[in-house]
Amino acid sequence: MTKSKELFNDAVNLMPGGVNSPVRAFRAVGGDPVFFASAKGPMLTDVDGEDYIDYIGSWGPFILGHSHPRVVEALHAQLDRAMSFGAPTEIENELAQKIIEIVPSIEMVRMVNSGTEATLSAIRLARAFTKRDKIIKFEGCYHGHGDSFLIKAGSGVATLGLPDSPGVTPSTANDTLTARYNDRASIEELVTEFPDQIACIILEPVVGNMGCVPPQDGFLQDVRDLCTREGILLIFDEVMTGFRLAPGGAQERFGVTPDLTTLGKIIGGGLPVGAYGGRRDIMEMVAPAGPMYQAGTLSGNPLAMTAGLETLRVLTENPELYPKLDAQTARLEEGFQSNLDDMDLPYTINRVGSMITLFFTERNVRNWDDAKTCDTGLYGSYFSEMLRRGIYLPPAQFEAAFLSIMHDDDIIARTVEANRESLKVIKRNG
Ligand code: KE4
Repeated sequence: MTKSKELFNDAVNLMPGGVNSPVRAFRAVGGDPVFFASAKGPMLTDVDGEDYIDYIGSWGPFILGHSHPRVVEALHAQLDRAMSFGAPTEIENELAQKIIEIVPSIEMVRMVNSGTEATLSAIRLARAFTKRDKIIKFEGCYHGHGDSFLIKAGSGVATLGLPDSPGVTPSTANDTLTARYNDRASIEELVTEFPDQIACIILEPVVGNMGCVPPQDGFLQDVRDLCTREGILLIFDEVMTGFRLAPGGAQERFGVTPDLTTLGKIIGGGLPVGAYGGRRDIMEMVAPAGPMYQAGTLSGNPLAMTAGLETLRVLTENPELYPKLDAQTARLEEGFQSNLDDMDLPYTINRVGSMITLFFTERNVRNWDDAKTCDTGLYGSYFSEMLRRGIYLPPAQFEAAFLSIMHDDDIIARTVEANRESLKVIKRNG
């Protein structure tokens, strides 16, 4: 028995499903999760000493690859000074300043400890600012596990087939309206049905949580124009896309400016950080400047701030990393397409920058209705064959894969070869 298996056998008696986040449990792909021991650059090593090329990067944070030397060195230095105070520190000013410099929409920012905290704080703020109760989200988008978001959500909720989680009260669910992604008319219908009642529209400007789904031409600007017309706040949930699709995230890449932005993942450089920010007139409603309450014991934690700040410094000092990362991901996409075209398997690949998903469906994937036509069983078989060949993909069809700046030509070539061999097996097994 592998050590991973032994550890999982223990874990299932200690933590629900043996994990601390559902998607990690491999429920969607079968088999038992791999337990990891170490990581460096694009590589992971499991507790049995097996190496894998990592396409999760801790679900997005490791755009620089695991344990980038500058981040590790900065963390050691901070660790020798202090871990946490629960009081203001200079490094919080420095990271806030960096975010305000980089993200077009952010004039003021509040640090929190996760993407979920960022998004649930942002909608509370939108409701406080507009004095309206309802929110619009999109089917298949995931914004963390806040009650208001667990309505037709993506990511692990969709993966586990739990469209609406128990424990969310009908009154809460009643204030969450859902529209179809890339479908402006579906938003207009809700705005007409609930005039002057909608506080905000929150969306992933490029979806990662159905798998990667890009906004169709003009969609983001249409939503922006509708929000401006209706006095609705536009919230871009850039927890995944922030600092990944461009230094200023999707809003820089697509040139559309939201009223509020939520951030996470890369902003913490691998440690727990989230943030929300935007227009100063809105943010000054947040306590203690204003009446909307939000707080956190470890918000602005110096260690987490250090990992995030050093990560953003490396990215902004080396802007050529973005086109390079895009080009490497394009090479991966081309390699997969070449393999798949030879196989006559149903597929579509969506990619934006270094976010990519291979969907096992022949439909174009523009929204949740399209995404759910995928053959998730086939994805499970593909995942297992790739894992066997040392490639660690997201253990669920409805997730995006991520590359780092350390995924070089050799890494890409090895992945494309494993993809070819894996597809041959699943083709043969029918
Ligand atoms: P966290 O609370 O997990 O830090 O962030 C929630 C969140 C908010 N918004 C977006 C766009 C997100 O993608 C996420 C979290 N992403 C998932 C991956 N699809 C995290 C992985 C997991 O749930 O274990």
